[in-house]
Amino acid sequence: MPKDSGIGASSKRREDIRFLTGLGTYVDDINRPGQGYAVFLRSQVAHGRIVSVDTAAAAAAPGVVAVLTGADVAADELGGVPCGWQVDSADGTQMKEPPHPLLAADKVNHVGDPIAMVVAETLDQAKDAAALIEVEIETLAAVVDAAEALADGAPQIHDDAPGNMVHDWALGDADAVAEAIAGAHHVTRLELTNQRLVANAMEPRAALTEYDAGRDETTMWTTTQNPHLTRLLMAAYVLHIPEHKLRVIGPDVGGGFGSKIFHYAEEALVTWAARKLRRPVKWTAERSESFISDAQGRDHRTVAELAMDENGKFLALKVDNIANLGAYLSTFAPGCPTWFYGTVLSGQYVIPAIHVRTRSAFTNTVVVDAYRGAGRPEATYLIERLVNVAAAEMGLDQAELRRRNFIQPDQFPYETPVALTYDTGDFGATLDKADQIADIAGFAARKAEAAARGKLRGIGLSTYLEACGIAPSRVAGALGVRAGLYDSAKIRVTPTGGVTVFTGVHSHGQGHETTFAQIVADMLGIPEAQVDVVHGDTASIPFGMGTYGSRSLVVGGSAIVKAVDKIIAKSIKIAAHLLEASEDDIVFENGEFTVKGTDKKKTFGEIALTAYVPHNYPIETLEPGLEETAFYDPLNWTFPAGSYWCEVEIDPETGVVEVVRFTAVDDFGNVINPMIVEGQVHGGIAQGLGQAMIERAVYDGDGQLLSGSYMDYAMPRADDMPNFTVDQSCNTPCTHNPLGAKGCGEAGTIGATPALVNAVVDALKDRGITHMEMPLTPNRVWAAIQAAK
Ligand code: MCN
Repeated sequence: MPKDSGIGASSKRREDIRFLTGLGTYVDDINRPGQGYAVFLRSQVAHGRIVSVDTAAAAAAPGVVAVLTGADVAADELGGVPCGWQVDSADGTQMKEPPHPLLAADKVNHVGDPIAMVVAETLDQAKDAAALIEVEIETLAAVVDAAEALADGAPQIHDDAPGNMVHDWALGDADAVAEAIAGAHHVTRLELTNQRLVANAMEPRAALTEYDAGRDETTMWTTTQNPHLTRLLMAAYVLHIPEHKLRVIGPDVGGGFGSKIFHYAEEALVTWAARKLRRPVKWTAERSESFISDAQGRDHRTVAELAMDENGKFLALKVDNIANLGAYLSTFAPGCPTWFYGTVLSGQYVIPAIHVRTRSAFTNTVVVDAYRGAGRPEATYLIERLVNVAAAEMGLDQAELRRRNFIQPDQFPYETPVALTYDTGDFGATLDKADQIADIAGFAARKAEAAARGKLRGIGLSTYLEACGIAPSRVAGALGVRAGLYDSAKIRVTPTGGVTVFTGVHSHGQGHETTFAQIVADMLGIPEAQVDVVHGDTASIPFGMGTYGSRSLVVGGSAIVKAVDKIIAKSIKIAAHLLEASEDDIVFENGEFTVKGTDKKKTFGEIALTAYVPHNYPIETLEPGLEETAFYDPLNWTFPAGSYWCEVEIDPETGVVEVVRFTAVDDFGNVINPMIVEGQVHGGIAQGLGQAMIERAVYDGDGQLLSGSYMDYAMPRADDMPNFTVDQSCNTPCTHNPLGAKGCGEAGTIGATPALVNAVVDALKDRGITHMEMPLTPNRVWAAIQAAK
């Protein structure tokens, strides 16, 4: 019987009441008295030296309050945009980390680089004035492709990053891999591109800051996934103001997908201006502005070799990767193509030796950073394509080759050659289940039936594994993360038994307000409606690290469990006192504290009331109140995994690919809310299929983003998607967090992309096609079919 509340129940998302009835409060919904409107003048060229910026006409324009430039930023001695992750080269050379000015003063390095900020009484006045700023730029040759940026003679972007190299990083045993490749029965080689994507959250970025001079207090509302980190970076590294005098609020946020993790220049500039001008300043990005100022995703070019013995057993994997990080280092950028990428290259397989090298490059493009999956989709796409090409070359079925190489249940905990120790999983069982749901046995008949209609039918498998929430903090530190990766929770019980959960993570669509209440209600034996969840305001929540990397449940949720444990422990003390029993004799069950073996009991409500009305309380040994805080530093990453089958039909006359079936069997360990998890998988798959089918950020040779609007950048729509069949019956609980849960927020994106490409290539294999680059647009597929004729 499915549960109707608490852990394991598909409780309806309580936040949807406000989201679906227009009652949400997003940054742009917030207005402060006397606010000015900020508009940024951005570079129209990708690379150039700023000769002059003339703001006179703009400053004199109607309604203008201020025009601020890089010279003003320098005069106020503000810091640049900081990077939060230092990933050095394999030879020990320190990562190149050139300055990232808030406003470009000497050079512009990508189209969209902000040069000046206008603040005016109205938005239109600010826009009109920005158009009056005269900027003279001596244009320099631009480079947009990472491999070209690393080549001899490429335009040099930063003086202190020779050859545009960020780092030349490596992981694994190069000698063991070379030896295994030399002695292998067969080596499959694949070269592929993981194209650049634009994040495209529903709500564009926005920031509004108000300064209270009387109290010297600054409040910023911003579209952030992690308010505390933004506050820390902005206060300590950029504006040099006391962190505790700055309040950062991430109210309702309309999606982020990674792009709102980072601290952006606009947040600091708006805050700086509000303090300088002594009036609130508000900025909301336009969509076309988001295309050239939000961090973008992916952009890898990779060559890989997979060595096998005569039975198809994997012997070694060699990966040589080039990553494009754009014009500057965004907050987590250096970690994405390195530690988030290299560490998952073992996938679900026993691969005795792995070596990965990543060279990351600066280019004259918008910055690239974590985008749903962050490194893990790129790694998974590579392995899962490579395995399919290998299966074709070895004359083996795609599922059979995987089965021969799966890590077996009795091999856990399993240490990979790329630094991770997986705790649990049952990859064979997951694939068996997926085979059954996807009706693999019936595929041949469906293919024949499609062929009779003139359609090419193909089926593609992806058996992905991801790693969520780098852990523990000491490991994150050793990998160069300039932060800890724990999280926090505070539980406040009111005298009438209401419970408020203050969490250090941030929900921007993931349903935390519902699932976190389920956990607490379950543990305390009270109705879910009695529990409220607060997130996103540094003034009320304990210091937390925010939401990304599918960490909120496994790290933030575990902190909640710890805090509730403390509430229960204190409640037991109170109950023992009230019931005149020993603490050891108190049993807590279903919201009641009972003296073992008797019918003497107190309810949770009675305990709460006593905690705040402590008459007859042993004050020497018991504090009044019922409020506890906990921090949780995870012991290990969690390792969700799954088997995805994608079935497609291609119209050879038009190249149109239709996804006709999609089966996802995922292992997320224990699940708090199956419906929310299913929703996360749906959204994730749609994003993964979007990359595989239609999405691509395209720059021309001069660094202009050609796909800079929805006329040119294709987002997947509902009618591009089939019905997904999602299954969660093969869960193996995580062994090292108190919930036994694994993250689910990125899985669909990671697993779906290779499944679709494998399906398309499978449909075209009879025509001799062995690989195709994404996105598999009708044009590309049609051209490939024509070329193969
Ligand atoms: N959950 C559960 N049982 C599990 C795992 C998760 O019930 N075993 C629930 C959680 O309690 C939570 C939700 O599923 O309500 C997602 O949990 P989790 O996997 O911890 O992921 P996060 O909450 O940390 O969300 C981050 C993840 C990432 S990294 C991206 S990117 C992403 C995503 O979530 N961005 C999103 N999903 C998104 N969904 C929306 N609507 N908008 C985004 O921007």
